[in-house]
Amino acid sequence: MAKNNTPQQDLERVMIKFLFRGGSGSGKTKTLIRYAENTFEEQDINNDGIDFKYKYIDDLDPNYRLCLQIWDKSTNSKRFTPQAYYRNASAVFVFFDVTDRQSFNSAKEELKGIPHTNEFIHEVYIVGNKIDLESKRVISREEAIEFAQDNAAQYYEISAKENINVHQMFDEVGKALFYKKIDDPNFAIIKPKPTPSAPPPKSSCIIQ
Ligand SMILES: Nc1nc2c(ncn2[C@@H]2O[C@H](COP(=O)(O)OP(=O)(O)OP(=O)(O)O)[C@@H](O)[C@H]2O)c(=O)[nH]1
Ligand SMILES: [Mg+2]
Repeated sequence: MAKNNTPQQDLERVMIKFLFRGGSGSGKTKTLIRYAENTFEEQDINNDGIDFKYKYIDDLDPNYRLCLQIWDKSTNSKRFTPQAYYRNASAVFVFFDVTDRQSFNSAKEELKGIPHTNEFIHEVYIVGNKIDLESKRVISREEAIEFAQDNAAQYYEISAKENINVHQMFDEVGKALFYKKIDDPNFAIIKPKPTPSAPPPKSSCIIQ
């Protein structure tokens, strides 16, 4: 129950779109499933190259419910133009595998390809995955932090497999962006208030 006693499902939803980029095999799909469903299965999943999932965070505000829409595009997928993939995204998470230097190099290349224009305004986060494989690590935390700092990005280390830091990372970024959005003076003006005769569809989120 939200603070003003409004049932959570009746709160207005504020959508924040996250995108995944990064090297093939860095663990994007497994991280998405870990966060959205809290599971990790060893067998590989064929998600046809692109997938998205919703995750809700309640009790942040008496009036609004955070709805994270998280997009995962396989590195090798040619579906969706970059313009379509990046549109309306608030944050891009660039993944690499801490046991694979090639994957780190791919993340560097991916970072260069992120569009930064007035139409595409994103925060960028670098994510080193598979820290459960510490004995096989080839990218040190220090090297990754330096790379992130050089690109004005924040760095997170996670393990989708062992469920280390995955929920903390997305919850932290999601909450920060949520408060930034609802504290924006333009927010209430842009956002259409639902009327009793025309409630917003339950399956959708408000896109700002
Ligand atoms: N040890 C370990 N293995 C992981 C972890 N995350 C993913 N993997 C494994 O790494 C492989 C690739 O994971 P995916 O999630 O499919 O990687 P991806 O980034 O989605 O790859 P593409 O879709 O090809 O771009 C799979 O065999 C996973 O089981 C992790 O945290 N630790
Ligand atoms: Mg994948």
